[in-house]
Amino acid sequence: KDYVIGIVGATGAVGQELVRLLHERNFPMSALRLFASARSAGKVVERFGKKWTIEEAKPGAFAGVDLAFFAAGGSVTRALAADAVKSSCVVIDKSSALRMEPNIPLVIPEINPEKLRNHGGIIANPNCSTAVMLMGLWPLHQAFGLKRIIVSTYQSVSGTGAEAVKELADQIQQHVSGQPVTHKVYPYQIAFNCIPHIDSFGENGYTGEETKMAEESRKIMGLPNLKVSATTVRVPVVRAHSVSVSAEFERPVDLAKARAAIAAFPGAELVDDVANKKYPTPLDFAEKVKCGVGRLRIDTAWDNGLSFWVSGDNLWKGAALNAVQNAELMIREGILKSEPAAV
Ligand code: 11C
Repeated sequence: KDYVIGIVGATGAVGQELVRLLHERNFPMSALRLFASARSAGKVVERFGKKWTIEEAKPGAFAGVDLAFFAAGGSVTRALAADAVKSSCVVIDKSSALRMEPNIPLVIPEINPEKLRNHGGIIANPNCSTAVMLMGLWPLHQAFGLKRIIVSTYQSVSGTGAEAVKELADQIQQHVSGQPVTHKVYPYQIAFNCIPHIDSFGENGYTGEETKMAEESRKIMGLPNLKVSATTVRVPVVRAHSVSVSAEFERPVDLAKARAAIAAFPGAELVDDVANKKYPTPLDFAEKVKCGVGRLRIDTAWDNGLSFWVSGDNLWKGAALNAVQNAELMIREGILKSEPAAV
């Protein structure tokens, strides 16, 4: 069967990657319908030799759509996802709105695919830093049993959106031409700088992004007691997030076994040969299906500790690709159908 597919937020950074990935991966579609806010409705988009007229995402718009990818932010998901499910449309959601709802599966197909089976019409996808980090962490957890992690992120500006990518380019241009550097998207200049502030600060001093990394990691890996301390940092990189991870395990860590676990994991590519200056960088892992994992070493601060570095595409594994992989798996398993009564 070929499916009628919708993309909500089709004009945004993740929406555009969804159009591309569905095309490049030959997703079984009889039709693709692109939805966005009333502001963009009626615009014509041309990609891969095809033209689409953007439709308005509004209640009732999803009749006849088998599967809709939602990539328009939490408020749109809250307003429209349940309505789509009422029209028997499965929703694969990239927003953070429903991730921690106990009855909504939050799925990375290489980690917890079994959670897709009892979906009630909506499947959530993780935050981009979390998804990239877990491509290194999950195989190591399976090998040694995870106890706690302390991590720092190096997040690209495309995680904020197209306006932040432009702000970085504009600031570089202003700097090299000797003009005053202006900023609007971020609270400080991002070019030639790092900003340790992603999302808003909570009362405990952690940001929303840092809290998401902790809560989502626990839910996806099924480790409710996992101890996590994250520091999330915006860096002047255009695409692909990186994470420095120090992890403590239940069992003694063996470096050869750790490398073998990463190399055998479908979501990761082991790039770990420091003698030849081989380690992952965001430039190397932008627009890559797998996330690069390297710099594996026995951690000197903990018993049974291991540290590593991972780089992965925030718009792909961190967003659009993970969503498409979830849909592909649901098709393979014959579970891409929505029961309106389940909502
Ligand atoms: C960033 N991780 O790089 C964010 C963007 O929870 O899906 C995605 C936020 C989310 O700014």
